[in-house]
Amino acid sequence: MKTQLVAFITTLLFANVAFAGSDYLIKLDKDPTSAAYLQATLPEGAIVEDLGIANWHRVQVPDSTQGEAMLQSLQAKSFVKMTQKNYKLGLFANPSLVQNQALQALIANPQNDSPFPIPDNPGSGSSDNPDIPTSGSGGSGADPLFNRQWGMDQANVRQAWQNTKGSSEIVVAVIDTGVDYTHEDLVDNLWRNPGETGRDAQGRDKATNGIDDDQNGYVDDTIGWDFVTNDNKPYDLSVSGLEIITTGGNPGHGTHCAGNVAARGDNGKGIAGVAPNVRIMSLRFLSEKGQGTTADAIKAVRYAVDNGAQILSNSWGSVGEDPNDREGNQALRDAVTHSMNQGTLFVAAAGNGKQGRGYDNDSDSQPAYPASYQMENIISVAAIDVNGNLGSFSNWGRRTVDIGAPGVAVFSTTVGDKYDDTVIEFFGQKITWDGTSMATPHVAGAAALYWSAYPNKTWREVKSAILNSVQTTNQLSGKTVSGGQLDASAMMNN
Ligand SMILES: [Ca+2]
Ligand SMILES: [Ca+2]
Ligand SMILES: [Ca+2]
Repeated sequence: MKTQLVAFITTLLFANVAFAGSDYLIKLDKDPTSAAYLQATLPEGAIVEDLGIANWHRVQVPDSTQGEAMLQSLQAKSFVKMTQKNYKLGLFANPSLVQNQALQALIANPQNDSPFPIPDNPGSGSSDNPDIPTSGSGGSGADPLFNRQWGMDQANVRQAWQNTKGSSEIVVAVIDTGVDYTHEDLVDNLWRNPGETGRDAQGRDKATNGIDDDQNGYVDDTIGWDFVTNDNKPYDLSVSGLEIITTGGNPGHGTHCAGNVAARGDNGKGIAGVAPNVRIMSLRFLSEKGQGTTADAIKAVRYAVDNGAQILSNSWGSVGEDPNDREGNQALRDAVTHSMNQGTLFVAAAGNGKQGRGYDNDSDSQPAYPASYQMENIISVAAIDVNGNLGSFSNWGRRTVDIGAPGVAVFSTTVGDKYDDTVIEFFGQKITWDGTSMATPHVAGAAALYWSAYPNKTWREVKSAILNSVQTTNQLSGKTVSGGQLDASAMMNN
């Protein structure tokens, strides 16, 4: 058992997950007949799906031995512009877990047969999708756990609220592992698709009539979409405490991120997000294992942009694209470019080391994607602690990482109506919510506040307001483009 455990842990630390077998992304030319030519060219049983951005299509071939031959044949066709693998994407490993000394000791000394107390992770390990509530129970008054959110003071969020606490017209897409949409402090701030609300011509509830009332390609998508299982319940399914420690996986990542964007303020419950009155669109493309594919990320980006989100919060990255790979993930780049062309802001976690390891990583020389892409609508976010120091795990980059924000031991909403700054405790040690993943929602929330106050500004102006108003610090000078940390109050006056 112990040897197995160490093998699992080693896998967690050092696995560099490659693309799936015969699963490709094919970019066709603009000719509308090309999709039919593509289908006709493919072997029997191949599945083609239009991803809706830049003529990219996903092609899956059941027999993996046919893949390479198919690809070579396709590359010779005039209607095929480009081909690539459907790279896997994923959560960045939790650095507090990877760096844990007790775990390191266990790896170094697998013979150590001291008992290994595996705790359960309350509120996690959920494996079913609850129904979507139409609304919460309301409530008013101060948010009792707000004082646990040290990042709110550090980023001067309360002063920013003197201007606005956000508009319900502003929607932030949390593109992640899903959201606990039943959470008492999130349910009242969920984006509700107006096209799937109300009654249809037959008097049925559009939310549950099984019809794509707004014809956006998704049936009964009332609060977002689950691109992993292709349904309308993007719940934040998570793995057990044992799995988190041994094989990794999702501990409720999307729910934690959503809370710092827009947990409901002044409802007498829990906490408050940076923008306590804006809306959260839940787009799940990472599974309970913490992994997803480029194709599903592209569909999530497209959904966000098409359905009214102005800010895309992206606490994930590439685990399959080596920066030195000549081929690269052009399909994902095209999706980010699409988000820019459609006027949205793409806030992205700078990354926890190169592909989740090798900390103290300079993204200028060792990029992490998508944060390091050159598209101008990206804000790449590093993680800082309560003292303003760069998290030991956080990527930085004088030219490629834009700003620091709270990302060490961050308190937020967790799955099952809970709140925490701790993922799990074992060996008497806390694995806290650490990561550039946690920093990113603070900046996404700040962007939402600013856009609420100045709805006619462009993404470029919003980004400038955030970066030009930072509190400059010695710790971030020379390590980030702006040389400082998020200051929401100064931002509102910028
Ligand atoms: Ca629909
Ligand atoms: Ca419907
Ligand atoms: Ca609250």
